[in-house]
Amino acid sequence: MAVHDISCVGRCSLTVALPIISAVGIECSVLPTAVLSTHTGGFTGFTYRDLTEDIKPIEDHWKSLGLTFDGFYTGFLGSYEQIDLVKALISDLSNDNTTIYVDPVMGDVGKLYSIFDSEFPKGMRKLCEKADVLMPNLTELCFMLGLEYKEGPYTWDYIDQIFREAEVFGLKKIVITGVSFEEGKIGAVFKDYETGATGQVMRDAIEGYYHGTGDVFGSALVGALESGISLNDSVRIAVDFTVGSIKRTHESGADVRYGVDFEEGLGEYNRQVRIASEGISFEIVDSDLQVARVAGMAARIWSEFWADKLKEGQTEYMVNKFQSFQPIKDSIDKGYEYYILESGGQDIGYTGFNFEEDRVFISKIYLDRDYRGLGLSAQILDLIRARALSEGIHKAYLTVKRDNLQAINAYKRAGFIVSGQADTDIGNGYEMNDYILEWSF
Ligand code: PXL
Repeated sequence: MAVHDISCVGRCSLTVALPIISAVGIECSVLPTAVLSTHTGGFTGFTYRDLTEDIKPIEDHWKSLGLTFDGFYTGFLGSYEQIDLVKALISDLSNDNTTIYVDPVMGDVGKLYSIFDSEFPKGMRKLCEKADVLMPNLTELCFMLGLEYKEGPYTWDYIDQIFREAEVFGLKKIVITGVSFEEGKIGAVFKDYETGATGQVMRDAIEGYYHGTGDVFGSALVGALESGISLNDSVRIAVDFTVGSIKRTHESGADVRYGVDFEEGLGEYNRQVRIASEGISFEIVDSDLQVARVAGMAARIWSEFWADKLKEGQTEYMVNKFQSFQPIKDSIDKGYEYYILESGGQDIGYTGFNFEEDRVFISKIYLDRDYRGLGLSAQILDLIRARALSEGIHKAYLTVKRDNLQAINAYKRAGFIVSGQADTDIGNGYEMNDYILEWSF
């Protein structure tokens, strides 16, 4: 249940919460607390129809239907009175499994939004005391805790002190947005009060002030946490979704009053949430049908990945020679192991490797474009290492094209070291110029 105003134009509050939470397959009911022609940030002359009087009758109707909600997500609330009504509504319509998410929207960069008076944070504080998950910025926290607002960059000690001050809310989790530890970087910090775990997700700052990003972040966080994902992964996914939306808006030069372009990122957000909540599965390839599925992926992924990196005709030549049905089947007959990677019932990539005397040769690790950069290669390497260890093998190696810096750096981060290079004539006038990378475990 998302409880916010609906600002008809200028993406924020309900027009953001509904599509984002729905995008991960969660039913999102709404309680509009006011209807505005636009939000209040940067527009003048907007209409404002207050719906405070409707809240109680709406609640009574839901009660008569016996409804309860598994989650509440509150954001911008227009008045003291609304805070009290929303608090009562949450109490009356919760069940044993309800999670209460509160974004105490009140201000930013040390100032309350102009429509709120200095008493408002006291009312909001009472709502925050009901929250399981609080997602304020530092301005809002300082106003509610009676602390002086300081401008960043901050130190971790300062943030840790804020986490301790926020214990008075009796929260399970807190995620503080808009935190910076160094010039040019900004992100979110979080603490799980039940486990004591803390963390941060920082990204390059993008110049400018973008409206509605708190709601984009909050909605993405609610969608991820409600999908059962860890706090750490949920914050990372929500930060990346928000940063992506800001980047697109910045690059397009759009008027920032209309909010950020989050729509384009919904597919990626859904994939990330699905992978983090369901994981990926591996299927060993031992039938002709599975070999055909690998060959299909090879044709699809190789043509896309190598298109502008190999010589004219080379991709087709190599797929035919090494990664079409018969060569894959022959290599499996000779002892290679191939695995298909799946997510949400879809084939998203594959890997192939071969046991040599005292080491594993990793022949292939390929992922569909949409699934790169999500940390999946670490899971593939985990599988290969586990298979190797089960055979008593503690080393692996692979070859990478010498100008494929992205892959080389990723393998280095995973613990591989460059041990040599290989130039191989693969026929038809084509040569492979590779580094050899080794991995010990
Ligand atoms: O959460 C942002 C927001 C929501 N609703 C209204 C607003 C704003 C920010 O300015 O004006 C009406």
